[in-house]
Amino acid sequence: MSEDCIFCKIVAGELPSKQFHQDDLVTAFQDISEQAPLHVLIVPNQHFKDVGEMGDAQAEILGRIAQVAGQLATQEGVASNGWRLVTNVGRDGGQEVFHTHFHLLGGRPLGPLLAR
Ligand code: DGP
Repeated sequence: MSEDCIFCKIVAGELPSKQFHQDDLVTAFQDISEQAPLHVLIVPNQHFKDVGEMGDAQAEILGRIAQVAGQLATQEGVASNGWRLVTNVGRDGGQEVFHTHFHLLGGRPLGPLLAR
């Protein structure tokens, strides 16, 4: 756990969130600033500042994130229409919270990724 990291505190239950999933490796919770009808953040329980900091030793965590994204998309009813899983890295990537997180977005047409 990293001091002053809001996502570490959410994982630990020290800050409130609408939680969709938690297991030994990852936690999924509602994004506070929804960009789509379904907007869930999927994060490793352990602190990494971004996905670029994660390597072979974290392959299981990254695999779990992809698996949980698919399960939640089905559970939340967006699997048939489609969804997006995206992670931002660093300043140019638009990252604001420096604890690796993947945005699971769905429930509306998301448009071309590079159009925003
Ligand atoms: P990014 O730009 O990829 O770093 O996205 C960070 C996201 O985190 C942004 O969509 C808003 C969300 N967020 C920031 N603070 C909180 C919080 O305290 N709780 C929750 N649930 N989401 C947060």
